Amino acid sequence: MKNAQPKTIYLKDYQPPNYLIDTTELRVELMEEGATVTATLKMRRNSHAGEDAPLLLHGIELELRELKIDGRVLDANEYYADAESLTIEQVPAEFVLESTVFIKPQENTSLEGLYKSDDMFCTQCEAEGFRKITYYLDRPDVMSEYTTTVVADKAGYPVLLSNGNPIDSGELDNGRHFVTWHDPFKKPSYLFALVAGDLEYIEDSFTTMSGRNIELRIFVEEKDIDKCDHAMRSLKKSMAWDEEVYGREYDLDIFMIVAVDAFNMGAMENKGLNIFNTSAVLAKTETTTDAAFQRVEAIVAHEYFHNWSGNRVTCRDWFQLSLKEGFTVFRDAEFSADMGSRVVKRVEDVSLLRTAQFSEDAGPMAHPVQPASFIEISNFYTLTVYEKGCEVVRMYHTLLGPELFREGSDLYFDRHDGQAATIEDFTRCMEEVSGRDLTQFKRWYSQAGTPRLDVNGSYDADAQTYTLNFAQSCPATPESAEKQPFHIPVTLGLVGQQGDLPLTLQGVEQTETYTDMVLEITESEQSFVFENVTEQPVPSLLRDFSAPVKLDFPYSNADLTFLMSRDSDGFNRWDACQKLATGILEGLVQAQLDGATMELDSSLVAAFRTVLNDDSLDPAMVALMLKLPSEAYLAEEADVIHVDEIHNAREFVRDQLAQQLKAEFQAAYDSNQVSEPYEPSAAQIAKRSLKNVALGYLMLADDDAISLARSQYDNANNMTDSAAALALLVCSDKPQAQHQAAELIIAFYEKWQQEALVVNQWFTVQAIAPQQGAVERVRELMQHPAFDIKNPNKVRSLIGAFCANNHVNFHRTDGAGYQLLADMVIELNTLNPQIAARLLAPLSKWQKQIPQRQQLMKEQLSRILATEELSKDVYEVVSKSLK
Ligand code: B3K
Ligand code: ZN
Repeated sequence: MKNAQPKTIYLKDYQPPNYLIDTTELRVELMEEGATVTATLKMRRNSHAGEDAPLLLHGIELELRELKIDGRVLDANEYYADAESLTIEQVPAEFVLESTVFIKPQENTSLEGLYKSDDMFCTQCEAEGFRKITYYLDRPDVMSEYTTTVVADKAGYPVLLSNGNPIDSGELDNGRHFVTWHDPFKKPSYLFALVAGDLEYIEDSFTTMSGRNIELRIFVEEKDIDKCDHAMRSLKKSMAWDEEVYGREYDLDIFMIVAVDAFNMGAMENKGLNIFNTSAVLAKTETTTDAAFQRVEAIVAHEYFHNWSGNRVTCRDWFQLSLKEGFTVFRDAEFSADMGSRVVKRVEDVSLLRTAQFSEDAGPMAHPVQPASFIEISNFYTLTVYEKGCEVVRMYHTLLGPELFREGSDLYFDRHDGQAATIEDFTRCMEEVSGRDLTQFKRWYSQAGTPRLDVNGSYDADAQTYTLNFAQSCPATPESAEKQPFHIPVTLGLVGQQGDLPLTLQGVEQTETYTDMVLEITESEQSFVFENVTEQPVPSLLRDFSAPVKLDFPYSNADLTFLMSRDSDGFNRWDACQKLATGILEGLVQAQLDGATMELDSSLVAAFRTVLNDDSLDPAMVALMLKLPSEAYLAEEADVIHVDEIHNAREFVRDQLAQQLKAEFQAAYDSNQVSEPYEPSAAQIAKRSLKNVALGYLMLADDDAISLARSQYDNANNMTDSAAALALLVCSDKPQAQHQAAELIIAFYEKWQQEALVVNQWFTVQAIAPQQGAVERVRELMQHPAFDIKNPNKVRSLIGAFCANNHVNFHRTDGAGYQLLADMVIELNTLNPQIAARLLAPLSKWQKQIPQRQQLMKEQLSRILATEELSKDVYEVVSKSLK
């Protein structure tokens, strides 16, 4: 890297702003060659700042046309501009600053600031994109009241949107028109949004709990107008849920969602004008899988919930990001749990956490939920801030109970409404309502790494006591080697032959008998004794995954099989199955390393048979239990990652299970057909998921299932079933399946080439097929006319999917997979740094690979580091991973 080393920003250096912006008036003139932005800011000096405090405004890639203070044009020597800011040495205590800049949205491929997605102008300002639109105090603790006038050619851009309510509109010369929007709620610049395009919309309304009527609109390109109903239903459900569960009502008169195709992430919660990736809003039976339907519902809810947790109460600075994101993920997770199956949702979330967040927490970019420093804030929209942050909020809920938690959230919303708050403010509310000192608990925010809990238990038959001993530890992470003990809530039960045993904890006065209780682990080592335990129990620990830790207990396979059928906690039944399969798979990896032949432990076959025959189980849970732990999870669990051995062990077990349980899988396939018209309901989704997992096993068991998959593909009336059949055929090694797959790959594209989101699935299915030659196949697909490196959905569905889900090919020992990724990162570094840095993650995690792979990965990282004009985003990830 040739340019100067980027600066690190520290939480400890936070200073309140020297100036404030009371009102912001924007006039944005959109033209085909660029846009002119005039900003009129009513500003004043902050009370703590001295008279000589210079005014420093953020601004990137802005061509300054004019700058005025109180109507007077400033001379060039009265201000100073560099690549990232504009400084005016002397300003009055109160003044109006007016700037006019010219920008080029058409050339903005970073998709940050104002840019064009297809023929539409749109914005993405979080975290620091507003400074690419105008000179501003682009920091979340500067909150202002916005009035925005958007001006554009009427024929090309009939729809002009911004935050708040429309207050004026009209025709102008030369076929141009304007609309003025006013947002009465003060907001930070990152929540600003603007859209201009030729869009259609669907409309509905919602009556709030106080009887106000809210207009709801979803704007899309005309071709997608038939794919908005699910999002609209999801929005209305979210609005009702937030009133019911949190007492939170929507505030503006109108709520709008706009779908754009080129978008860096899922969606953005701009005040009153959410902007969504098309993949997070569009859905219809023929083109959308069950998983995608559920994702739409969850993201619509997430963005809507931000209106309170994020917008009405925002963040003081970006180190507080988890204040809005962790809390909002918790809110959307609870919403999804209430809309569908609670335990299924929990299993899905914990799987993601344990696979991807734990791996982040153990990798070179590990950081606390509240990071202490960053180079580029965009790199910190992470699983740690979002998902682990959610787990931290969930632990408050567990420790306080639902009523006190609700009191705490009410206090937080009421006390901090209209403010830019901190994580400390949130925890203080929880402390106040509960009367508890949560000082130690707050270490969850400041210490990175996944804590380990080593537990053992002993039963004393004579004394009828059962003792549990806990020892906690946490591995070193980049920010600190030594960790203080965490405050860990462990929900548990003791399971006896007839089910949960009553719990009597020694030394604690209990007025009621429980079969479930929360132990609070606060010390490095701690023991608990249960009395009146009439039989040797099997402990069910960390029920519902009550804390984001790695728990180890010396369970035998028999204990796990027992918990799988007897535990009253649905999550732990699934987890027992995972633990059983993980242990067996790890043994098979070791067998290969030892040169021994692989043999499948019969307990897994027996356990799977029991699960398949248990009619009392939700088919969705059966499907989840029958899915073996993923290669990514097994890699995360391993001290040294043996990529091929993990893959082979998994394939071997799948094959064995398929042979030995063929009849059961066939029965599951047959009995989970859905004859009713498609709907993305929990009940139907459950059946389809089990049916398709069963089909996967049947494909391994015998060749007849190839025609079964083919006929499922041909006859499917929904994308879930056709995509599942396609993926199974494409990923199968059997020549006959490959033959079918080759034909279907062509047919599928021909049928769906006009549907961008379906084409993404087409890229993904080819990217993840484990057969040899995947690197070459992916390179070839990058030349396909439907691939577009400037569109993040395309990059994610081809390159992202390949690196994350095709381990044997990505980690090829000739380094071709690493080279492919590095090539992409280098190309994207200039086009779209955020996406480049995100894509890079799998390459940065070389530490647990075998030496040969480590070497190859580091070579590619060094190649990236040597690239000229490396963005801050990529520099931060590469340099930290090479440290
Ligand atoms: N708040 C946005 C994320 C913005 C990411 C900026 N790099 C979406 C969300 O979490 O709701
Ligand atoms: Zn969010």
